[in-house]
Parts: sequence; structure tokens; C-alpha cells
Amino acid sequence: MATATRVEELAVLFSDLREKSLKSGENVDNIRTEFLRQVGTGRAQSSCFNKKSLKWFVIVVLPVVLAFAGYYFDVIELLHVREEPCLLNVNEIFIEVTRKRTNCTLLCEGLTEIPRVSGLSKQDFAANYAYTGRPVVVVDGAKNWSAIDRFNFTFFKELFDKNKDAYRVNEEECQFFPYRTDFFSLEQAMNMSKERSEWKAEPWYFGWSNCDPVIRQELRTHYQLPYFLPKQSETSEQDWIFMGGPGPGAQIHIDSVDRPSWQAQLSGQKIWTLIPPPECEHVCTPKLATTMNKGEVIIVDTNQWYHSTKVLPGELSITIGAEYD
Ligand SMILES: O=C(O)CCC(=O)C(=O)O
Ligand SMILES: [Fe+2]
Repeated sequence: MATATRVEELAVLFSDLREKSLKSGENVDNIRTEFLRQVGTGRAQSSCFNKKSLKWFVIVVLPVVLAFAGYYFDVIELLHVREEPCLLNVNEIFIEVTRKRTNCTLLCEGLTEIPRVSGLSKQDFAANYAYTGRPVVVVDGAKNWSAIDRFNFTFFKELFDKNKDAYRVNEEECQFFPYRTDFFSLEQAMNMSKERSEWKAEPWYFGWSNCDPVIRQELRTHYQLPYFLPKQSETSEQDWIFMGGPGPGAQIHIDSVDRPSWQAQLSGQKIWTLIPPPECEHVCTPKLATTMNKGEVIIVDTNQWYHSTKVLPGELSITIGAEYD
């Protein structure tokens, strides 16, 4: 069966499953909570089915799916996914099945482009963007942060060289996304050849969340909570850093994290493309895109928008971000 047809069939099957679960009164929150308890919250990672994910898929997730799906669809179809290991990502399947329904009016009605604003007051932010899911770029969001001058590949490498233990902490407690590279860990990525780090060898783009307190403290001396976020707005303990040169960044995906996020562009330029969830297709503009320049902050609810990124020619793109309350 052609890959595209298989993907379409699976999309229909999962969409069906989701609808039927909802209609039969199943509590999506429970499925979601159980799923997140088993695998940990996180951004969708572009990994394929591997031995580990297959193990928990078979032991934990499959019974849950079977319980809810029952005889609604042919399970064999699902198992076929293994024959083409990169066809679907197990995280993404379950994010889609358990994703909460979106309020499309709030999310995107009348939205034809991502607004670019400056001098955004806390009140304006809270009323129009913070919890509506409406994306916005705050062009002066990271103005005057020393991170803009300080953060580059060498800065991060030296920081980790001084705190080697942080690699272990991050590996055990946080996430690393290699995207299209062959890196399997942050430590390996940070130890790439000088030539490659200077963008003179194979291209790279990767991201990670930081769980190490020493690294966190050092990073936070170079940036603040964006000024338009309420003071009590708890910025997550985990900072997310995405770094890489011109070319593809994150492929299109949707996340299952607890809260919406902000992300500041500290170096280079990156295009964000946002696609509304399928249930909002009749209300939303089909695709929104914006170019992030140095010093700008984007607000996106990555749980509601499918999103992808692409670095423009020029400087290395470096961003930092976090979830907010
Ligand atoms: O910045 C990127 O390239 C991807 C960011 C992302 O996927 C996220 O923040 O959820
Ligand atoms: Fe994401």
C-alpha cells in the first residue's frame, strides 16, 4: 500500500477513534493523564518507533487503545506501522487521539496573519493572547537582553564544559531533540567538530530542555521573563533552547505540554509556520507564517497549533523559551 494512502487511512482511523471515544462519553482527560503519566509530558519528538517505545506501546498504550477502540477498527492496520518505522510517531498518534477540543472562534476567527506588536501591556496580553491560543509576535519582547550578545555555540559549549554533570542531569530528566541530525545526545551535539559547529560541514539543528539548576541560573542571568507576562506568571523550570543553521528546523508537529509557550529569537532569523487543528479548518486561515528576527518573542500555544520552523540564510538561529502560566 502506498505510504500516502496508509497515512491517510490511519489519519481517518484515529480521527474516528477520537470522535467515537468522545461520543461514547469516554473521558479524554483520563486517557491523556494516564498517557502523560506513563511517558512524561513533553513536546512531540520526531523519533520513530524503536524498541523502547514499542515496549511501552505494547505493554501500556495498546491495551488502553484496544479498550477504547474495541472493534471499531482493524488493529492490524495499526500494527502495519512497524513495517515502515518512520511512518508515524507514537507520541503524535496519542497526542492527536487525546488532544482536547479547540475553541476555534477564540483561537483564530478573523485571524489572517500573526500580529506583530510592540509595547504590549500586561493587560492587553492577558486579555487578547495569553490564554486564547492566538499567536502574536512581540517585536521588542527581548530587547536589551544580554543573551542576544552572549549566546552562541561557544557560549553553550563552554558552559557545559564547566558543568559536565549537567549532561547527565539533562539526559535523565530532560529532553533532547536531534531533528534531522545523527546526534543522539546533547553531549554528542556539543562535542561536534569545530568545523561543523562553524557551519563548514554537515548541517545541524537541535533542541533541548534544560533541567540542570547551575545551567539554569547562568542562563537566567542573560534573560528575563518577557515584560508583558504577568509577574506571577511562573516560567517553567525548564528552558527550551533550539539552535541550528540555515535550513529545516522542527518538522510539522503538535505538542502535548501543560501550557502555552513563549520563545525569544536571540540570533539569526527563523520562520514559524502554524497550521490550525483539523476541527478548526472551517474557521481558520489554513496556514500562517511569520519570520522571527533577533530580539523578538513569539507566543504560541503549541498544543493547539501544528507548527514547524525553518532557519533563514545568515546567522545561526538561537532561541530560548519556556512555558508560562
Ligand atoms: O523552535 C523550534 O524550532 C521548534 C519549537 C517547538 O516546536 C516548540 O517550542 O514547541
Ligand atoms: Fe513544538
